[in-house]
Amino acid sequence: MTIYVLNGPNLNLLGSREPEIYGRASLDDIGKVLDAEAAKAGRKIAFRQSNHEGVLVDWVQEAGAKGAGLALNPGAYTHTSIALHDALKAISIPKIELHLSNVHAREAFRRHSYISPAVDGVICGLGAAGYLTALDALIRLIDKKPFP
Ligand code: CA2
Repeated sequence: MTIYVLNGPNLNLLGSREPEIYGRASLDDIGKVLDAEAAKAGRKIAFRQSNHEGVLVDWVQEAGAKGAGLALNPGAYTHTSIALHDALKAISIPKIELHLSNVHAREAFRRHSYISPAVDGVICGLGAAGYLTALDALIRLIDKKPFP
């Protein structure tokens, strides 16, 4: 079954601006590396981005119905979206909130997340490598083997 990796608003701009915060990799670069790593582990990923909250809600529901696990970088919707909170609460697959930057070391408004109470774990501040950490953690949760 597929592992969903969903990305929210403005993440399509990755690699083009603010590299000091978000790094130099484009979202496409991240998707390709993740695809290759998932294949090595015998998994398939659905790697997607949308600027639209409702589309992300639809994809979270789809992941809940058809997916094995979900990593979500909700972008700025992290700090505003009760709709994504509710959608995540309604699904029972392993789910991880993911951020490139360390949201706790930035502006005060980024310290509150509507997403964190609705997921199994949170990864932030590791840059693009955080996507690999999320994939690894999801596979462990899916296989119910969190620690050797
Ligand atoms: O650190 C993250 O991954 C964030 O989810 C990124 C969001 C931000 O609102 C969250 O607080 C933390 C913003 C994504 C914007 O991405 C850009 C990338 C390049 C240039 C401009 C924006």
